[in-house]
Amino acid sequence: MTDTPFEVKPHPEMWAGLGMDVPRFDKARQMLGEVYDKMYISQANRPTAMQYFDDMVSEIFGGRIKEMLAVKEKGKPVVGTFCVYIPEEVVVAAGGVCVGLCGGSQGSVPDAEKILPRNICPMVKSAYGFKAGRICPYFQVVDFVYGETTCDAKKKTWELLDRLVPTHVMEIPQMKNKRDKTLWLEEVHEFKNKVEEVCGTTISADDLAGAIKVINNKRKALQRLTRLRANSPVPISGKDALLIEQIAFYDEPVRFAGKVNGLCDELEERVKKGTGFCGGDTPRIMVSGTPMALPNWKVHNLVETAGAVVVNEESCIGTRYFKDLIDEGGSTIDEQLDVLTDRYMQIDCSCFTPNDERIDQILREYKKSNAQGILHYSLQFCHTYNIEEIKVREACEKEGIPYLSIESDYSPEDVGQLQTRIEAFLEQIRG
Ligand code: BJ8
Repeated sequence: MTDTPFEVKPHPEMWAGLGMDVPRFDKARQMLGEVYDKMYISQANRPTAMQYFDDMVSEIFGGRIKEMLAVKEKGKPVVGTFCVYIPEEVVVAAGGVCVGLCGGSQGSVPDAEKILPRNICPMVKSAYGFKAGRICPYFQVVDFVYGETTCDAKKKTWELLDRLVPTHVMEIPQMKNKRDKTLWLEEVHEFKNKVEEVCGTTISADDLAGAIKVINNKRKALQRLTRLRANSPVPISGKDALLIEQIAFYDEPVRFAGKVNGLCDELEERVKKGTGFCGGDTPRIMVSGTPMALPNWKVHNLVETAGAVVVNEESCIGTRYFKDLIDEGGSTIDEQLDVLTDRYMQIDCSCFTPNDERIDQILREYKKSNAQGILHYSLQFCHTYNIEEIKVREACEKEGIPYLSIESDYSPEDVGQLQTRIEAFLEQIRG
């Protein structure tokens, strides 16, 4: 910790060049810096390798944007996505950049509510609002975005988003039968064709093999981090781990994997020495449910401020993103896209029916992470996760797992009530 307050660095000239609402965005930048200082920099016992991720946040609206602009100057695309079903390997194979655009901030919700209904998922509203209000440099940089048909809120919003930025949509099957795989494979081929068309290039089998390796390595590094969190005392806070999982969606993948592995080396040393982020008797919580897009740190902050630690995120910004790898053995484009599709079909999003493999996965992760309770988190108005929560609760009851379900949005209004419920849950775990 230093005495200089943490700052998210301003880049007003670049933002103006990107057509942003600079005065308004600059206020959001300052607020993000203050929140980060309070929630992150103030934590005790942080690994020194977190410095890289702090720097990433400091340059979140500058350094990484400049890198993306440099990629565009070479004629390669920057593609925005909102879902882990969009195969980023294809974009990387074309020399482009894939960036996650899911919104995790209340600040952009009012912009969205000028046009979208209020009673839809805050993640969709936040993302749409960032573009509508011109208050996200990533949205301004992308050449086009790729949405999907996972949930109703998303698929209908893409029709409106297309008025603001070129928006393509992949049809995601709702079931996992043979014909669904056929549909998905066709969609993946079409996605590749679109990326090739925009780049004016043809993706070779070597390009795709290289990209599959790069993204597999990123996922492997995140798997390693997750395994290290199973130790007691846990060597890193849940907040820091969540931040890394969020940064995975916008950092350069090779550099990111290297930095995560560097952090894991340090964490291994900590484990050997018995150094923890907190004491070994701290209650260990696994969070499961809807993704928490940057800067949504609300639940992790509440749990860890209440004296517990989050040891796993069963979520798309979490293990659902990196638990499965792509077989690297494919030698032709067709073979590679086939195994790629197999890997993506394993994602157990609640948009699928039935989706019982997610329940099994939650129980597996609970055991592996040595957690002592599950906190199910659902964003407001996310029907699929809200309803699937019933099966998660039943499974926890059957297994005797302490369980708490919360539904929330990005506003601070429910913080007091959530805090009370989380504290009561931790009391139950402490016994
Ligand atoms: S694979 S979880 S990233 S769809 S929370 S917007 S589902 S109403 S985010 Fe998701 Fe892909 Fe599934 Fe993962 Fe809709 Fe629900 Fe909002 Fe959601």
